[in-house]
Order: sequence, then C-alpha cells, then structure tokens
Amino acid sequence: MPKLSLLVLFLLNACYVMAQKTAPPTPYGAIPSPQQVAWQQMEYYMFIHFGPNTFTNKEWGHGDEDPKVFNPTKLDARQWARTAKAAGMKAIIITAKHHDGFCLWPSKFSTHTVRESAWKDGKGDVLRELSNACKEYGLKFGVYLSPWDRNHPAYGTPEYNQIFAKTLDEVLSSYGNVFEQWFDGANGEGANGKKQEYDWPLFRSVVFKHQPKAIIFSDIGPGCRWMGNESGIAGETNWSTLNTDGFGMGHNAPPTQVLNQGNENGKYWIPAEVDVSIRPGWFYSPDTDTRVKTLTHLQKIYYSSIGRNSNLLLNVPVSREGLIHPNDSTRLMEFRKLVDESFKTNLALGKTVTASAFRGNDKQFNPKNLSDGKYDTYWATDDAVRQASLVVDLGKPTEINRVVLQEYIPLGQRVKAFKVEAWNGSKFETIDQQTTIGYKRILAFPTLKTAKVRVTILEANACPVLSELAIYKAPELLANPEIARSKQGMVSISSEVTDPVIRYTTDGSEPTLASTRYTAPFELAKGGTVKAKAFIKNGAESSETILAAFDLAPTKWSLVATPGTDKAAAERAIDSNPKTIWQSNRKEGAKLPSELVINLGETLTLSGFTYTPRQDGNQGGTIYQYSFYVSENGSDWTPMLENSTFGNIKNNPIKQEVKFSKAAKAQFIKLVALSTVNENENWASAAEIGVLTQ
Ligand code: FUL
Ligand code: CA
Repeated sequence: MPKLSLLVLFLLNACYVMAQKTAPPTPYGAIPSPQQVAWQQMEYYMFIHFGPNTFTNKEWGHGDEDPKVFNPTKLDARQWARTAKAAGMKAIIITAKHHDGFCLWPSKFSTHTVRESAWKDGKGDVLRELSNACKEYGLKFGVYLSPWDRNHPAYGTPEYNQIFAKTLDEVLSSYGNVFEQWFDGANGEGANGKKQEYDWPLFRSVVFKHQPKAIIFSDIGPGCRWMGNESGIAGETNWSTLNTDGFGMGHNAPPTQVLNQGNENGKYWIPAEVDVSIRPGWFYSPDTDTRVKTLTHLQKIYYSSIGRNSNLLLNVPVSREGLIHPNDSTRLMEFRKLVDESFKTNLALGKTVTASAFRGNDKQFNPKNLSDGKYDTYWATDDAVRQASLVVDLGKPTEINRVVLQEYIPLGQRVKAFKVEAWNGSKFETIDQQTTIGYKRILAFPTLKTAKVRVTILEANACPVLSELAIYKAPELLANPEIARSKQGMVSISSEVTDPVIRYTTDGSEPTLASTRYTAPFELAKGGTVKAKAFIKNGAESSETILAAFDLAPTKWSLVATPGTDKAAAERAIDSNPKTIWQSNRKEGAKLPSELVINLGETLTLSGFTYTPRQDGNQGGTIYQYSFYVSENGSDWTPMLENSTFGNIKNNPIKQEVKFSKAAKAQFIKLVALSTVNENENWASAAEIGVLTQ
C-alpha cells in the first residue's frame, strides 16, 4: 500500500476516534423504562366495554342484575381482533370486570360471572377467546379490572382486598402476556352501602408478579396516566412527567388539569393515555347506533391525543350479538384510510436539513438524522445550547399542512417552547408556536405552499434531542365554522378541522375569498352580525355560510340575590356559554314560580329579551309560561309581558326572541318562570338570558 493512502487511512481513523469522543447527551430528569418507550410507540389501540350493561342499557350496573341477561348470540372475538387489526390498532383492552362485578371469565372468586350466565350454557370464557384472537392477529392484550364491585358480598371489608388480589392473580396468570393493566379509580359503595379502602400496593405487586413488563394505567400510573377527561383532549402542553408523591386514585388524584398537562420536571415518567369512546357511552346501546363519532370528530381526537404526546385508547363497544356493530367498524376503516393518506408521504424524508448547531459537530448528531425516517437516530446540540433552529429544504415550492416533531424520549422530555415557520419567497412566516413536543407532536394547519420550513427550539430544559421532523400534505377536510362570543364580547370562530381558511364579514355581506381571514378573536361587545365561511383547496370548495346575530354582550351584568335562587348557579344563564345551564332550586318542597333578577350595570333602552333553553337534548326545566318585568331602580317593577308563553318551545327548543310592545328604560330585568314544558315539574332552567336593544 502506498504511503499516502496509509496516511489517509490513519487520518480518517483519527477523525473517527475523535468523533467518537462526543458523548451523547446525558438523560434529563425522569426517563421512560424500555417498556414505556415500546408502549408509547404503539400509539393506537382498542378499548372494549362489554358486560351485563350491554344488555340492560346501563353505563353503571348495580351488580344486582340477573347474570342470565348476559347472552350474546353470535359472540366472535376474532371479529373484534380482525376489526382492530384492520383499523390499524396495536392491541385490545377489555373490561374483564366493570363496577357491577360481573366477570367475563369464570372466576373462582365470584358468583357473578359468565359461568352463571346463559351464554354457552355457562361454559364460555370471553378472556380466553379474546386473548387467543389477539395472538392470532398479532395484537397485544390488556385487561380492565374495576376494584369497585357492586356485587361482591365482601366489598367494603378488609377481606375484599385479598379477594381482589386473588382475582387479579387469576386473570394475570391464565391468559398469557398482558401488556397493560387498566385500573379504574372509581370507588363507590358496594351492595351493603360500604366503601372499600383499596390496597393499591398489594394490587400492583400482584400485577408485577405475573406481568413484570406490564404498563399499569391509573390516575397516577405508574406505567401511564389518565389524562383528566373522557372527551379525547390531552393538554396542548403535555409533559410525560408527573409528581405523584402524596397523591392517590380517584378523589385523591392530582387535579384533572395537572393530569391533562403533566408536571414540568415531574419526578416520575408517567405519560398520558387518552381514553375516549367512539359512541356517546362506554357500553353498547341500540340508542347510539346512529351516534358513532364522525370522521372529522375522530380526526380532531387523533390530533389532540397522538398529536399531543399521548396514546389513544379508542373504545368500541361490542353489541348484544357479541360483535362490533357495522356502523362502528365502517367508521374505523374510514378513519384508518384518512390517517394513512394523511401520513403516507413524508415530504421531508431524505431532504437536506441544516441546523444552527449540532453536538460536537459530530456526524452522529447531525441534523440529517431528522429526515432519515428512523426514530433511533437523532439530532442534538451541545449541552450549553438550548436554542437552535433547523431548516428543511424541500427543493421546490410544495403544498404542506402537517408538521410532525418527535423528541428522542429515552433521554427524557426537554423542549418547552418551539416555533414553526414557512418561507414565503422572501422571509419566514410563523405557522404556529407551541410548547411541549414529547414522543410525538403533530401540528395541523391550512395548506400553504413553501420551499423551506424552519423549526426553532425557543426554550428547553436541557439541550434539545430530536429524532424526526416530518412534513406532510394530508387530504383537506371541510366543516362548517362555529361562531361564539364570550361574556366580554370577544367573537371567536372555530372549526372541528384545521384545514379550512375561515373568512368572515360583519356588514351582513356574504363571505368570499376576498373577505377578512379569521386568525384571532375580535371585539363585538355592542352586538352585530357575523357571517363566516370555511374554504379548502385554494377556495375550490367551501362550507355553508354560518350566521350569528349578537345583541349587547352581558359584560357588565350581574345576578341579584333572590330567595330560592343560587346566585353562583344563576351566573350560568349570563356567561355567554349556552352549554352551561342554570337550574332553579330542585330541593324537596321547591316550587314554581321561580325568578331570575339581573342587574345590567347601566340603564339601557330595551326592545325585548331572549331566552335560550338548555341545548343538551334534555328538556328538564325548560320554561313554557312566564312573566317578564323591567325596573330602573331594582325595586319598582313594570310588567312587560304577563302570563305569556314560549310557543312551540317543547318541539323546537331554540333561542326565543321576545319583543316588547313598546321600548322601555331599565337597569334591572326579571324573568319569572311560571310553568315548564314537562308537567308537574317544580323547577326551571335556562342556558342563556339576553336583551334586545336594537
Ligand atoms: C370510568 C368508568 O366509571 C366508566 O364506566 C368507564 O369504564 C371509563 C373508561 O372509566 O372511570
Ligand atoms: Ca431520525
């Protein structure tokens, strides 16, 4: 070999050795176990609620139901597994035992089980069938077991903790690997009226004895945590770390807002799992066959769960036949297709990424790692560098509407704030600015055309360590805009989907592509008309025009205390939120009439008033007969309408606008409910009360 090439080899080798000297970043704060990393990478799996409630149309069974009601005629766990697999899910978690205590397997420790049911003459075992089906379809298997048991006679005594431990023991040693043990924190009364002090350390030790690698779900983990609501919305800020010392389950759990967002620098790694049902309830009911969540709603949930550093546990209740209903499976397939199409082509893959800095200038931490499609290769900066920017060069102007970022979580969660910008031909313009990233963060925004995307890490608790930066053009979905105004008079326009550009007018004209683009809430406290329309595909498709007419906002209004009215509750009638409802006193002995007295905070000339009945589908307390009074001083009242009725409100419970025969000056108004749409009801309700000044 010539001397020169030897020298080159030597030098190359020296460079290599030097390069090797750059140590990877040390882990920051609490970090996940290898099982937690693998769990996070599952992202999406199925929840199944199934049991006597399926047959009795209940959400919470009392435990006194005849076990014979459990009688699925065509139960096929392979159909469930096949559906989950085809939906793109990685596992199934089933309610082996819900609060009614009924066991979906023939437990030795209960007399309220499939053995006592009519199904398969008492010889069936749902857990056996499902665990086998999961194996067949390559899915993981998990179990939900409620410690709250409204059937077991020992519930409420120390003996029950031993029984529940044995029950766990039985399940966790009989059906192969269990990837997740789901503990419901609910702790109600048993059949004897007693509550149980749960022995959580004992329960956990049984889980780990048989399933040392299982992820334990509960309000406080230790494997993963409840994220604080059942509507599928994790916090925009979402730390996978949580402080749980001194906390317990249920009412001892950290506040739901903390569960929703985690604790920055929390002591333990306990990432969020989003549990939500594809139907309004957790259990099957024929009443909800036509209320399976829409595709746009599921997409919204996807972005607010998987897109916000959480896993998504989507409940698909099994029907009375023992099958997943076609309405649910059809929707699941549509949803999978949408997700697949959205993330089919990573436009950043293999593209050049440049960084303002990278660790030790070492190839190992090169920004190229961000566009190689591999989670295990990452870009990092030197320890002292907490701010950095990355530019992806797409090569040519390209339509995009999704950016996906991933931190390399084996080294902890670090990023606190970041910004994403697009090159508009002469400068970078902000698309979005957000807080945490975590395992995965998806930003969805209306389609724009750009040749370069810049991501800037604005703040991090330690040097940033990112695995991937991916860019997509997802199919655009359309939905009608929704217009709302706050008590302070700020109008906001929202949409269930992120793709449309929303344009609006306040002069009554039809919104067009030339109208003002909605970007942030605007003031309309004195009232006016807002018309909004959503556009996608550069305006080629548009939604309906949505109109909202507002009168004076209740900014200065307050409730006047009157006998029998809870002032705080009554605030809900003047909070500009039709979802919150005022109810008059419902205690025993309560009776109508009941009244609401409002101080408008200034003297106004009123031409009428409005009454919005509750909009939640329930008609309880909806006012039918009423009287309405005004006053300038709060003590001398002038009747404007007496013994009047809201015509047709029972059949069509929309906002009622009532005009006075002549305008009146008033600082105080009083609505007196005389009767409601339901007979023999002794209380009234209201979603909103307003005035007409125009
Ligand atoms: C809750 C339970 O009370 C519900 O019935 C349901 O099982 C849900 C997933 O968890 O705590
Ligand atoms: Ca990578």
